[in-house]
Amino acid sequence: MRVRAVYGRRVTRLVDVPEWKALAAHHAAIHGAHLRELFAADPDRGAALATDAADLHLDYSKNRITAETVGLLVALAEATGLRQRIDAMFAGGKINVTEDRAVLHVALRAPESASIVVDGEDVVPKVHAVLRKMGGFAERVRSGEWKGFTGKPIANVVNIGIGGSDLGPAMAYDALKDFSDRRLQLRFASNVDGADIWEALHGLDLAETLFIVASKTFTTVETLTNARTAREWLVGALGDEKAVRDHFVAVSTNAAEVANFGIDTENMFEFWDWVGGRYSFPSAIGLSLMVAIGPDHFRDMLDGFRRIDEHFRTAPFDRNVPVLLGLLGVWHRNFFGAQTHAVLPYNNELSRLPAYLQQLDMESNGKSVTLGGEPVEWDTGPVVWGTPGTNGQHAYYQLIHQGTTMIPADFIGFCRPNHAVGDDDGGHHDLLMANFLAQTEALAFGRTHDTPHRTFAGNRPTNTILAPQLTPSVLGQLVAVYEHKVFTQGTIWGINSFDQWGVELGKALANRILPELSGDATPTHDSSTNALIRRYREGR
Ligand code: G6Q
Repeated sequence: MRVRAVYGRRVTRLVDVPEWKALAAHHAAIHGAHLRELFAADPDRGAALATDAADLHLDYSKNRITAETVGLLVALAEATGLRQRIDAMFAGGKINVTEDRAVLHVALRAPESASIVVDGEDVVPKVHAVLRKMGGFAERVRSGEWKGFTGKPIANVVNIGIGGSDLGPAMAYDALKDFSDRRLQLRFASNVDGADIWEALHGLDLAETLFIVASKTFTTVETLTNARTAREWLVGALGDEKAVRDHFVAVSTNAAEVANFGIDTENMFEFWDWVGGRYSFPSAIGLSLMVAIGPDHFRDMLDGFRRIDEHFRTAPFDRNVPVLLGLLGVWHRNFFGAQTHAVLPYNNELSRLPAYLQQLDMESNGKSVTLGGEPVEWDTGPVVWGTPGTNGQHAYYQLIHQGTTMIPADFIGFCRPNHAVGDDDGGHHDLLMANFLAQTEALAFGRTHDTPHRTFAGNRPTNTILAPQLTPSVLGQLVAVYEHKVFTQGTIWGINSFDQWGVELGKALANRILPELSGDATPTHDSSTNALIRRYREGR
């Protein structure tokens, strides 16, 4: 049953959709089942509830589900128009209704032969033109052809940006350091706290430092404040305003503001309003990463994204990895009431992946009105969090194992390490992966013991994502899986995953208080804020 128009208002409340009600009844019947029983009842369960997308293998058998659950969840996806919305997104439809924009991060990795038309214009040639320009620039920096003002080649690149203009390249640089040119150092400054830019520039010879100012709007106060400070220090160190031209490039949609800042728009790398900030890392926002890993590796990464885009667009929902992950998230969030979702990479290079996914998921699906503007009457996005294993095992896993809250978790691991350290029997990596496998096994099956304190009830849901090795392509695949998972969930919940009015509010709020911090005008807020402003003024 089709319950809503593709772009707009829900016709039927989600909780009244028959497929939703069927899931509620099914949940009542099976929520008490234990994974021990479910596995005992079906010796093939591990193979049956597993599937592949590109290089990623997903085992979702350690969730409290049966084949019937999957069927009912898929029926819900169909009833809520997921197929139509996927097609609309890929076709360049303006599905971001509150901003009247297309949502086309998939165009950023579309092959040159594709054609995606927005407002009468094919965007694919523009994407590839910018990619070529980025590639040429990255090669010039990497080869030493691009010189700083004093004639020195570039040894350091500092990306100045925040949120969607920082988290992607920062996460990916950590993930792909093994693929980077180690003679170049990449650093990131995002926070308006002066400590961040200070640390980012600490110890660098500014004569061999290149700044990439990454800002979609080029009006974000943190980024512009950091960029102005960097420009001041550079001009101070090199003694000439003209040095800015050789040491600053920009990534933006706003040529006028880039020129205003003093950056030659020749050295601006463009993207477009149909790329959301948190979806922008495969656009020119990835320029710093491209300089570090080189255009070929960057293209491999885009190819990884593209393989998952194709899978998401074409695979049947019951074998579609992003769709399944999204549906399982709905199962846990809406039917079991799980409030958080942990992402636990058993890979130290992915230490920033949870923070990246936190923005992707929580900024997209942290919404409480529907596309049509009515309040939602069901839970939407969970809190997303996590850190790499095995570190977390020595800290908060206690609560995942024995706490009173259900915390569904994604375990992400790799067959081969990028650093083979240790003896021929696998060394560090086998030890890491033994922990990886042992944890999901223990979470699912628990352990009985004579004393209650040592008893593990088990029955705690996990997904396992296993890939051959963390390469640029596999990183692109992983990110695309989560992008489309978030989209799947937003579609089912009937919300707009592509606006961020809460973030916009944050950008405006501080402006009112700022002048009150240095002046002696009477602050005009509530009694708590007024008192804190006065205390700050006395103490500053
Ligand atoms: C992303 C968010 C937000 C944004 C930053 C930076 O979806 O809207 O994180 O990316 O606020 O914005 P600019 O790129 O415009 O500086």
